[in-house]
Amino acid sequence: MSEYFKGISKIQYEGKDSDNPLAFKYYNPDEVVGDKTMKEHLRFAVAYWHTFQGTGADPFGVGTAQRPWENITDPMDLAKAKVEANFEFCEKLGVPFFCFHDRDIAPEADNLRETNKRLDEIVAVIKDRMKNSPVKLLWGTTNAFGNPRFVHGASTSPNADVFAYAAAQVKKAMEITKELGGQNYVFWGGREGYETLLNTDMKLELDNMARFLRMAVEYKKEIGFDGQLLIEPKPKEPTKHQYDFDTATVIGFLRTYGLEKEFKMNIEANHATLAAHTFQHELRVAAINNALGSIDANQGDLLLGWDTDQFPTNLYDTTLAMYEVLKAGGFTKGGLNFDSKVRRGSFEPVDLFYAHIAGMDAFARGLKVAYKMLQDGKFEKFIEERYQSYKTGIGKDIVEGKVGFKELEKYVLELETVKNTSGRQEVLEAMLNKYIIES
Ligand code: XLS
Ligand code: NI
Ligand code: NI
Repeated sequence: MSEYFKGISKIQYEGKDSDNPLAFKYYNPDEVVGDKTMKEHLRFAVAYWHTFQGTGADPFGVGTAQRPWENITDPMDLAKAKVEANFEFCEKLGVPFFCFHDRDIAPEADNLRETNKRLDEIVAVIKDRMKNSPVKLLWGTTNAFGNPRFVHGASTSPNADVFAYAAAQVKKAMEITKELGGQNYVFWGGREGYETLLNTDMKLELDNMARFLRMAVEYKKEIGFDGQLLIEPKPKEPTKHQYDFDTATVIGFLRTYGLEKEFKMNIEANHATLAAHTFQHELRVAAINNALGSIDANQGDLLLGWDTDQFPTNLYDTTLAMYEVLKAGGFTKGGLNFDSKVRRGSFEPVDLFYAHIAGMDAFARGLKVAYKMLQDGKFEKFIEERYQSYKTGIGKDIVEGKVGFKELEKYVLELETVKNTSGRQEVLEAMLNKYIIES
């Protein structure tokens, strides 16, 4: 067995006074927060595509990443090396999960039969390696957007052969996800969207997307895969109008087609901000609809309008995200998958460790702050008081459905004044600052 990340041993928790960039300052996996350890709360996952496939290429230049497997030329040998590297990396970091697209783990061949054979070969290697590893599969997914055949989409392609191809691909990817004990299966839209209505039958494309998802549900049941199906909303990129715009849109879509019981959301922070929402907003919309499944943990750059997939280091975001997760009762099958890539300028292998450690520490800290906020209940108390008017009198009647417009008009005609109270936003923001600084 080769070692890929030489000179790096198991990352330890050294506490907040440590200056060691290869140590956790806040993430202490066994520390108990409430009823679970940090490791159980956060359920971190490494994203195979960014960490083992990413090269740092951008539209202006080739890859910059230096990787210990870069001299391996045979594609299947390279795929096997990356399996090894993945397990070594996750084990050294103490990350309990990883996630992949079918095409991340094995290179595509000239036809589906050959491609599936390659997948089987790599899946066997992964399965074998999993026997001696604590690392598990959080979710699998399909890359039905990279190959040129998906130029006009997959399940929303105008070409029925492409729909069929995508179906065959998801079928196989779901089978291998099951085989590897994956706890979820993700559908991210890829190129499911459009550029112009001048060439698009939107209604047929949406109906087809629903047909496709229904087939996925049926196949899931047929093979007895008990993972959670997740949809990952994204408003734009690669297409101008992605159909899965945001959580609210996806929930509406699922309800239209009677699929809402079968899917939950995989919320990505950077997709939330691209949709002009906060990460917290998306999590809340999912939570109140009983659809909070999992998270793609990253962050965008608010000055840039694309999916920069940066490692999450913003403590406000990690705190408020964990506040939503805890309020929703915590993760069951989901977790925090680092759908994040090191910057093009961070090209050394050790940067992969630094980046994950930064993200893990930011979420660990976020978890502790959020837990303290919820324990103290100050924000909850404020909100409860803010809505007091619905507890008694006319408000109670509204909530209980006892009044309509006529009764309300009568009530208002007798009302002398309407008295509002301050929303105290700045007080609450200062209180949040205090929690982040002092918890
Ligand atoms: C792309 C998505 C993608 C999904 C998995 O923007 O975030 O990486 O998470 O297909
Ligand atoms: Ni993602
Ligand atoms: Ni993304």
